[in-house]
Amino acid sequence: MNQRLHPSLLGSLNPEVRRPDYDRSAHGVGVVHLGVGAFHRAHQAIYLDDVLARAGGDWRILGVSCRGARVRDQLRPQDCLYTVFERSGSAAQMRLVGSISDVWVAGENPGAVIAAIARDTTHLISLTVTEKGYCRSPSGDGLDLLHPDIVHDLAIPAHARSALGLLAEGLRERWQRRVGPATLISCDNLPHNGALLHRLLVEFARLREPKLAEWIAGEVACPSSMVDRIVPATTEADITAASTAMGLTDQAMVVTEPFTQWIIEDRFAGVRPDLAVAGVSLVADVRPYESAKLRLLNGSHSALAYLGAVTGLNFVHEAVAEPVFLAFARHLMSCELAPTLIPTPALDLAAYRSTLLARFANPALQHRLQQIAMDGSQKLPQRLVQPARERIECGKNFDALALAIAAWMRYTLGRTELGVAYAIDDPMAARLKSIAAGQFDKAAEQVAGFLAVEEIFGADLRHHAPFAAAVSRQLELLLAHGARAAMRRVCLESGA
Ligand code: CS2
Repeated sequence: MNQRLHPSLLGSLNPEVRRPDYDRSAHGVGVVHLGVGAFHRAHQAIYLDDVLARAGGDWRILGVSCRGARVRDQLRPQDCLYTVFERSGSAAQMRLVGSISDVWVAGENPGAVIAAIARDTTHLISLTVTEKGYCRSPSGDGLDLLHPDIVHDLAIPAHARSALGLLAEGLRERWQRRVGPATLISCDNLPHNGALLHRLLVEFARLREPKLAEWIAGEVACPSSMVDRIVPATTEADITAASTAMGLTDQAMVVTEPFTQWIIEDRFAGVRPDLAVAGVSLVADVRPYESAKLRLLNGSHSALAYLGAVTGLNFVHEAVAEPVFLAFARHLMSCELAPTLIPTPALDLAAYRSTLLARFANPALQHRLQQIAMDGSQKLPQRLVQPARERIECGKNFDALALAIAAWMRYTLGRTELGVAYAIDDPMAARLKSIAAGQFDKAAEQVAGFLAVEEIFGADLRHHAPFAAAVSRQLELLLAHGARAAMRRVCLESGA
């Protein structure tokens, strides 16, 4: 392979790679970002790269890895430069991104991360820590006080390891030293993510120091935000192909699609970057966009992931290339998910749906169904269960949602319809696998086992006989005839 990407070697870089249009060393750090995964690098870091080029300012990013040292070790030897490959069909645009200034590993020095959050030059603190990173209680609304990281962080706050613990301690320092408030932006796929983050932080802080909780409640802004860009996990093959295309090897490269969107509730505290110059939409109410994204995109993504994975397919584009998957995804979106959305003239839902299907069909992305299938226990409630609940409340048909939920149950068996085994990657994997492995005479008994998982189905749905019956019927069909037959039947019965 070629030499490793580094600012001193840019002369060897393929001239077609677009470079940062600004002098990196002339801009200070104003953003601390927790969770420097592929999604951050293909999304927020690019928006800030554009802000730096078009509006300037001290808006470079200090990335913090809350898990391991891998991303730091990928980025730091490259002076945190990395490339984004935007792929569509056979075309690829290559872009070098310069907005990340450094990456720290929280576990190696939490005190330094806390101090960085508290710096008076830090104005924006953003997060992509995935759904499970919020340590929510089984109801999903409050803090999980039994979560080992929360227990740990409340006991030894200076050594916090959860995002909430680091944030609360950093904010505490800001408050004590009168540095002033900051804006915290959650960029995870959760409903009302800003309000949720605010609530969890206040709850955490109340247990730590009630006056701090009051200050956070009154002074710290947590606007909700909707983020959208499909970013498959980078593979070794991507890195090798990119090295050939670029002339240098980039261990931190990411692959993504041309589409990108970031909509933020316009409610910041203190100084803010000019995000609008980079194409961010600042709106009074993010909810209509967020529900469309979480349900139409993420909901159908999860449905395709479980139905596709159990048939043995690997990629999203392979699934939607099959007429039965495509018809089912269309039906799920148009007939069951779209009617649950908050209408807004700003969003043309029919156009939104067809753009989504075209994005899913992009063969150059190689987006693995198993990547989407992971952490189902964290994703199902907002993507599929809540929409089903709302369909029930208004007395409407929810067979497609019931099939998608049953497909998740079928998926937890850990083997495809052809008998190929796969691992279940989920914080609740042990519990889910033990339900799936139970000896049941009827699908209904197994469904009852799953519906008792309150973290996913709340306290209500296990008592809702028509819901349990609908999911059981779909699980029976899945087990007896397979996913394709079950999807065909739902579409046929609905007249789609
Ligand atoms: C996907 C999302 O992995 C998943 O669960 O549904 O990561 C999805 O690709 C993004 O939200 C798109 O913006």
